[in-house]
Amino acid sequence: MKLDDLKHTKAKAWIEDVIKMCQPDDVYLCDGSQEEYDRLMQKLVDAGLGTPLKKRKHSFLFRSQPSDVARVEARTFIASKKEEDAGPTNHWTDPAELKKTMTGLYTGCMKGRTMYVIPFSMGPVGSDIAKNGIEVTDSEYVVCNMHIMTRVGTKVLDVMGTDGEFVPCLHSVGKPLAPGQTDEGQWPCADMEHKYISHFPEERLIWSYGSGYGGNALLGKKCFALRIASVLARDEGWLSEHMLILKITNPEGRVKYITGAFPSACGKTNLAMLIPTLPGWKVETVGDDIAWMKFGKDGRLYAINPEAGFFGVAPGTSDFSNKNAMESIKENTIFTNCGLTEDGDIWWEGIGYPAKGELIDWHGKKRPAPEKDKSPKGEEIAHPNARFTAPARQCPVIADNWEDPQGVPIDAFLFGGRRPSTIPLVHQSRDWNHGVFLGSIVGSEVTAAVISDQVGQVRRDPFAMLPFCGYHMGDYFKHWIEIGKKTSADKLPKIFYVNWFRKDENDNFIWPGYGENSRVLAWIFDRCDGKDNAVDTPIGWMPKEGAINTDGLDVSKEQMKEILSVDVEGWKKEIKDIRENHYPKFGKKLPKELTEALDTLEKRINASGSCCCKQ
Ligand code: SAT
Ligand code: MN
Repeated sequence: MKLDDLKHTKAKAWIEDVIKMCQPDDVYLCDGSQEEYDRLMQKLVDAGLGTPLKKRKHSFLFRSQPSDVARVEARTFIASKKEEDAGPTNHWTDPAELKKTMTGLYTGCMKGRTMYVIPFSMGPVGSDIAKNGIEVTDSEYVVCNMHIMTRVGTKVLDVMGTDGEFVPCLHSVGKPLAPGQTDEGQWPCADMEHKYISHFPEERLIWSYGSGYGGNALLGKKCFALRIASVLARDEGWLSEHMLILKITNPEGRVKYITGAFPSACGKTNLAMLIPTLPGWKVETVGDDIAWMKFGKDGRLYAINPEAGFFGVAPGTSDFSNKNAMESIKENTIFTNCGLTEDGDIWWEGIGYPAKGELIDWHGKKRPAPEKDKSPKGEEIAHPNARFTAPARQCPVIADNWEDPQGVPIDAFLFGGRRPSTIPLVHQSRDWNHGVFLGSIVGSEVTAAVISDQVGQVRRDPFAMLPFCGYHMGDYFKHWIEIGKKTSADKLPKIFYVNWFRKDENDNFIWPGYGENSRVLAWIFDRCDGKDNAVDTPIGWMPKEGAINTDGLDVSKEQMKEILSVDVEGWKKEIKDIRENHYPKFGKKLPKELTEALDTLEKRINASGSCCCKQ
């Protein structure tokens, strides 16, 4: 397609300005076709950037530069007009200055390259909850990934018409080519100090420069669907959240929908695709990373998955940890920074089987296969943040209505993190504001493997949105409180805090997790179904004794008691940490409802004495 085919006046004007600034050799408007994907992928293979995988149909492996392996939070900016609006958890920078610096970088940055114009929809095309964007990029890798992760092409332009809304997303790898110069098989990107992942919330504009990787470059994902969308959601009265969406069906055939927010490395994708161990229960996937939720006419919240694919962490994914993910990546998948086997397949640490012979690691170096499926830290065959990009429709348990433009009605929200102590397996908030409180205190305990001076401390990641909220987090909490006032309490999703990661005194996990988490989901389901299966405790509602089905489970009665009781001393420390270290960060913007929830919790905990409230 040619640029002249673009009928949207504002989009055309914006793109013409970008062309003047970036000075590409060529401009190409993406139509989203398979032919287009195949042609651009071939270009990447011919350039020595992508390797076709003999063992996986229509799948390719890419290796990035070592400096370009993950999102770069230190180079991610929220350039709101006022610093205060970005809040204490974002990097703020003055928008005018940032634009000046970046315009300097963008000037001539696409020389020697083709500029691709990608019209895309986040969410089913034309859905009332979906939104359009146009990403301009000089990376074929980005175009191919966007084909999988979003809905791309002509159909989106049709919906946009001549004046429909869209979010402009500008991206360049920041590596112009001199006449005759090529990438010589090297992943193009800029040095770290020249990378910028910038958001202009008032203008709903994204400018990204210097990185070709994941959330830095696939601008529909974290940049648009979370950082900019969170601002839109605040202004328009809906929710843009870092949440999986799952559909759960009980043995009687009744269905509920649950969304869940967890910080990274807590098994969100695994939970979204869980295979229940409880007989008769079924879990299906609607989304694994992001949920956009709007109120329907009936006053309930309806969620769509704005994405069309999975951009999942490869290491640790196996038939044991996530069989459905393994099935999803059998073909038509892009792998980035995984190992390559002699017979032309990918390999990573934790894939569940040892590799044979020699491998090529993510640096492109030949290496003997490790003896087991692990490698010492820093010497991995696959980078720990190696990724697969796979179409969601390839997931064997994708829900048949995952693309319903109306979304799915949400019954429950889950919050969770890695908490070796204190937080029980599951508890439910007393009401909406108490649930918002639970979301606001989400965190994961830092283990010895991470940063030594923080071991044992909780690193808070409210709503798992810390790196993804496009405005002041105190205002974000306030927005959640306001959402709770928009409909009657019975129509709001119930809110639960789960913790699969409790440990015993020998540092072993008490709860087996994975498919066994279906036992907790079943309790939550029944709770939403009005079953009398809970008791009131100082921290909220918890399962009645025996209400969590433990048939065939290798966890003793005492252990169940341990993970399902209120740890009074632990909660006292928790409350102190929230009051002294966590909440003060938000200053005046911390909603009074959250301080009230903390005060109530403290009163109830103190009133319960030092007993352990074991049932
Ligand atoms: O790189 S992404 O932002 O897409 C993935 C992640 O960091 O969660
Ligand atoms: Mn994520």
